[in-house]
Amino acid sequence: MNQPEHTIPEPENAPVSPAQQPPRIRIIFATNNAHKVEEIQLAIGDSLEVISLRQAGIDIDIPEPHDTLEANATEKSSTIHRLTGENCFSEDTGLEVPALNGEPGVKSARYAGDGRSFEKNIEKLLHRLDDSPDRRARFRTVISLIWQGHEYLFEGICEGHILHSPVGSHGFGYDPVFVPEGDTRSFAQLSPEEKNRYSHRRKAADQLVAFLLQTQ
Ligand code: ITT
Repeated sequence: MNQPEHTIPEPENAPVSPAQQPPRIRIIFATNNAHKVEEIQLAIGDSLEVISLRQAGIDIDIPEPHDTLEANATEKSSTIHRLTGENCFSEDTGLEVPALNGEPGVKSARYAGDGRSFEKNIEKLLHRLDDSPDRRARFRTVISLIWQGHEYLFEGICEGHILHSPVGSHGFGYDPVFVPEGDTRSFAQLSPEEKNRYSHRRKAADQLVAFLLQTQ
């Protein structure tokens, strides 16, 4: 007889073998910014398989013509969804400075012109702020997810303040002049793991992951 007469019940907390685990969710991240891909991957861990545009073989400059982060994020995700038909997400991030009426905001990438130079953007920001005693600022990230044909938005905010001059060499963009609330160092002085603890992008990514895992 080939069949065992008794089957031994699995203990309740038996580890799930890889063959029993649901397949990892595969999703395209609609960005051309390699820093964002690294940060999102760190925030998400290996719960999702994130495919960058480059890995998906897509080489286009996605337009960002709108005057809100939400509308630009939607533009980027829907452009890639139209091209691939696949589930995808994008994000748009802005640095919002109350003393500058919310600038650079949605213009953060091109604040000092189309060259998209991080140094020139910082120079312009510091010049505009001058000696203003109000140095408050916040990063705001909006993620637009297109999942099975429907769009979902998630937001992450990191409050902080702007220094008088740049310091540190990690990260990208405005990191050398931004100090997150709860720390005394600029984002550019923090390791990727430390930035991740405070980061706007991580907070938005946490919601994206929670949403996707509960759809499984
Ligand atoms: P994609 O549109 O391809 O995703 P992008 O660089 O154009 O990439 P955004 O339109 O969101 O991205 O531009 C936001 C700009 O804000 C970005 O170029 C940086 O200068 C700045 N920025 C965004 N996230 C940042 C962060 O975590 N730290 C510092 N600066 C950041």
